[in-house]
This record gives sequence, C-alpha cells and structure tokens, in this order.
Amino acid sequence: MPALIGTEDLILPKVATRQKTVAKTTKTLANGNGQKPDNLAKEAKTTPTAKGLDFVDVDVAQAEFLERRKSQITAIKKLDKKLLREMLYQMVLGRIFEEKCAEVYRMGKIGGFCHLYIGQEAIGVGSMMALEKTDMVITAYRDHVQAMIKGMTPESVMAELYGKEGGCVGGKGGSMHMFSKELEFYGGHGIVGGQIGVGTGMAYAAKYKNTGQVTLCFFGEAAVNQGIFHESLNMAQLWKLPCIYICENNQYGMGTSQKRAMSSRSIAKKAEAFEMANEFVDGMDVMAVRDATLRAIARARKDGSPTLLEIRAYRYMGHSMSDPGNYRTRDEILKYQERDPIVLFQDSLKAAKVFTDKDFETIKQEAIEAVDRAVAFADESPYPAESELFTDVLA
Ligand SMILES: Cc1ncc(C[n+]2csc(CCOP(=O)(O)OP(=O)(O)O)c2C)c(N)n1
Ligand SMILES: [Mg+2]
Repeated sequence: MPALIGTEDLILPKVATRQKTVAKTTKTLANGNGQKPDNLAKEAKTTPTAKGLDFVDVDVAQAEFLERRKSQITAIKKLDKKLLREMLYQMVLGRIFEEKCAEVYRMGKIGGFCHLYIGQEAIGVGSMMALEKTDMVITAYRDHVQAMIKGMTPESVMAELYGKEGGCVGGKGGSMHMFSKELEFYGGHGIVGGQIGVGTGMAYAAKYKNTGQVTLCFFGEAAVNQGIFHESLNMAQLWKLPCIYICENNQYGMGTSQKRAMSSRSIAKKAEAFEMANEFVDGMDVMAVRDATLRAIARARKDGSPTLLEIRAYRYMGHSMSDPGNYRTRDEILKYQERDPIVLFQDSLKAAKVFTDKDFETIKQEAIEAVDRAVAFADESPYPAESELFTDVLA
C-alpha cells in the first residue's frame, strides 16, 4: 500500500494561529453544518431520510460505512475477481502516478498548472468502471487519473504532462487537457463548469443519434454555484438526456471551503429543483460509488433519465502544485486520511477473502513499474516539432 500522502511540509500549512482556531471550531461543529458530530450520528442512525445526506463528518461517514460493510462484503464475494483486481489496480496506479507527478513537477519536468487527484481515486474508479467502453466521459482539469481509467496509457498521460510529442494530444494540451476521441474521453477542461454544458450536449447528441451511450459528466462542488449547472440540469431533465452528473465534492474550490461559499450544504438535493433523481454518496467507498453509478446508468439506459450524484471525498493535496495550502489544518487532512479509499477497499477485499497482503504488494509493484515506464517514455519523447505549431489549432 502506498504511503498516505499529504503530510509533506511543502503542501501543508506550516504555522498560523488562525489555523489553530479553525481546528478548534471543526472539533465542535461538524463541517459547517452547525451540528455536533454526535447529533449527526444520531440523526443518521434514526432518520432514514437523513441517511447518506449528512455524513459530512468523518466519524459519521465511518459509522455509516460500517453499517453497510457486511452486505458489501457479501456483494464483493459475488463479483468477478478480475474486475475487483482491476479496480484496486487503477486506484493504486492513480495514487502512485500522481505522487510521481508531484515529484517530477518539483524537478521542473512538468510546467504550468498541475492538479492532482490524490484522495479522490474511488470516485473515478467506482463510477467509470461501471460504464461500457462506448460510454462517454467529460471532466474538469483534475483529469490525469480519469484518463487512465478510461483506457489511456500512463505513458500517453505522462508525456502529455511533459508537453512531449508522445502525449495523448501531442504535447499541446498539457495537464488540463487529456483527450481521446477513440476512448470516448472528451477532456480535460480548464473553465470551471464549462464541461457541464458540453457534457449535456454530448448526452443530447447520443439521444438524437440513438447511440445508446451514457455520458458521465464530472465537475467540482465549486462549479455548482454557476448558472451553467442549473441550466444544464433543467434541460437534461426536461429532455430526458442520458447524462450522469457527478459532482466530485472534495470540499474545496481552490482555497475556499464549501461551507464558506455555498448557502446550502447538500448539492445532491439541488437536483430536486428540477425533479431529477439524485444521490449523496460516500466518495471514500469505491463500492458505494459503483452501486450508485450502476443505479444511475440503469435509469439512463431505460428512458434516458439523468441523475445527479454528489460524491464526497477530500482533496489531500493543494488545489494545484503551486498551492501552499495555508487555509486548512494538518489535523483536518490527517482526519480525512483515516478513511483513505485505498485502505478501506483493501480491508474489504481482505475481509471477503478475495485478496491477501501479498496480492496487494504485487499490485503495488505492478503500478510502480507502470509509472516508471511512463516517466522513461516521457523523458525520451521529443518535444513537438515547430512545424506542428499550427496543426489542430482552430480559430
Ligand atoms: C469560470 C472560471 N472561474 C474561475 C476559475 C478559476 N478556478 C480554477 S479552479 C477553481 C476552483 C474549482 O473548484 P472545484 O470546482 O471544487 O474543483 P476542484 O478543483 O476542487 O477539483 C477556480 C475558481 C476558472 N478556471 N474558471
Ligand atoms: Mg472542489
């Protein structure tokens, strides 16, 4: 199992009295909901409708997880072992790939913006591995790992990060613009929320052409405060577009926590304004993400009905590689890391007697080697030729 990441001084606040105050506050208030964690736990236990909606606090999330664990282990036992191995492999590969990105970025091999996915692996793997190959995906700029889950090779992603010819778009897109028409992976978008409109259009095209494809449209919680989110969901529900909107709620939009920027605490519930199906999902639990996505896919395939999934995880690293992160505490990060998605999944796989520690070590080694090969490929790949400057440029 790779070491937990996010504790390096480089990315974490070093001092500040203000941070200490924040730490105290988060101890008594459950993530800005104005309720004590104990109350939340009680509410989650006693009110069925509150289930899943309020497990914002880490302890509450864990209590909920333990409640569903037994049935989940039974479900794991029935799943194809190859699929489970691939799910774990993709999560570990994503973690190690991003750790390596941080390393080579600091060495100056990658330039410009670079947003890492560490801590959110269960969202990408749980949702995308529930799709058919022909289904479509569109996302924001935190896109390296999602591109790999959709089938892009680590070599192609790493070379793109380097701005090299061997990258998925020839080195012209960089970190934020992974793209592959063949793999039905439509970016990689830097304008916050912009892909929500494009994703809705993709779902419209699929319906118009009757292709049977479902679109997964990912965006962060900070995108939800924009008009494009509301306009798109309204249209999708009105026209029954087979789009699954996945809000990856990692609780921060750059340095601003959700509680400082959004008047309501539930993003999933916003779908009710459009009478759209919605679910709140524990984003540290890959099996829960998979189950919720399968339910959404079934709705989409049946009659084109869209769904909004709010999947809550936690951004372990800074917003991007240049973020010093002095707006949150080390304690806060460590608390969320107690529910690391890879550790939780491995524990369940072990409890289900599907894999052993030895298998985990083999999977980790395979991922390390794949990432090493990707770096060697990117190192050797040439920069794009000058003659390429104006190809694929549309204006
Ligand atoms: C329209 C627009 N406004 C502002 C920005 C600057 N910006 C880049 S990332 C970001 C935060 C987005 O946070 P979130 O949607 O939660 O995604 P996360 O980074 O957490 O994955 C902002 C405000 C932008 N790129 N586009
Ligand atoms: Mg966010």
